[in-house]
Amino acid sequence: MNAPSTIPVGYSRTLRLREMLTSNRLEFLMEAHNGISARIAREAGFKAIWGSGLSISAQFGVRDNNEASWTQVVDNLEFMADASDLPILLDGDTGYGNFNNVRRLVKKLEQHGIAGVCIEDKQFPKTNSFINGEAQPLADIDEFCGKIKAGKDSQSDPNFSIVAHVEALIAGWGMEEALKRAEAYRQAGADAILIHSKLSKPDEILTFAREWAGRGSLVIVPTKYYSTPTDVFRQAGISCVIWANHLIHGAVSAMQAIAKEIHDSETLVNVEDRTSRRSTKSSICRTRTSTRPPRTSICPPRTKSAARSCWPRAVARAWKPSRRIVRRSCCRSRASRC
Ligand code: SPV
Ligand code: MG
Repeated sequence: MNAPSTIPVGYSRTLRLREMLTSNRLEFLMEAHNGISARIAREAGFKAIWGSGLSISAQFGVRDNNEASWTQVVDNLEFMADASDLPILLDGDTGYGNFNNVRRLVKKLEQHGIAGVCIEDKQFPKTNSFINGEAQPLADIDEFCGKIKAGKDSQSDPNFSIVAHVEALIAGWGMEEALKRAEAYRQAGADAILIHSKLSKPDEILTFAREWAGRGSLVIVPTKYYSTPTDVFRQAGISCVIWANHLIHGAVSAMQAIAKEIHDSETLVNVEDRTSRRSTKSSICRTRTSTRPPRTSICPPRTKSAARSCWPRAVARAWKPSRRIVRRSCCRSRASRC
């Protein structure tokens, strides 16, 4: 199901993400890593965004290793939240430190309109799951539960979600450990469990889901077992699938091909039809100044000269007489403008 074209007032991002995590349907989150990719995910019809740690790092040109500071990540999220009205679930890695860092992170994310954060039970600085997975140590269970509790205690919106990412299968600690950790994190207050696997088949995810037996919402990231039919996840009772890194990978391939072509041919002729520049459908690359008046609670000016006195010049030029002038309280208080 697609995101509606307009979101009803009051239907907050946090509530929408929470509903996706707890619904009986299989839901999908699309990776995005900056403003433009967040907008593209929205245009494609997705209902929520995964703020991928790997992809956000990659678009900064650094490793998925906490080389970008958490405040740089939060600044980047601000652009994403401004560019798209979808709920964003941030991949918050290990929470950027201890429980105190998680506290501050949750506060800042709420201030920026982010709907939830996913934290993983590894150690800071984190290493991407697929690099020497077996060699990676895990966080102490109690310490990680402390981070979840600290996050839940500091959220002011009850619908802000904390997802606990279990790395036990990836790191070679086995199914029993994965289930033990997931249960501890659920009891600590996690709103959902992300269970990750690096196998090319979904076998351990399906075993986990069977043993878990619906104790709470399950989120998966089928990057490695991508050929599994999506209905298999539905039948296993998974709540959400995250398509984790595909906009960044797609963007990188396209940019590499275009850059090489322009470099080698010393002309733009061969790429003109391969870029979004010509696309009439897409307003993605915003190059024009808006000529529409800003939306304010103040009534629109009734004459062109009034428009000139209160709007920027480029906007005032586009002034047209309004067919219906509604007198509101601001007409009385700001008579010269209305
Ligand atoms: C990410 O997107 O940064 C993730 C998911 O953690 S994955 O890279 O597939 O481990
Ligand atoms: Mg990550």
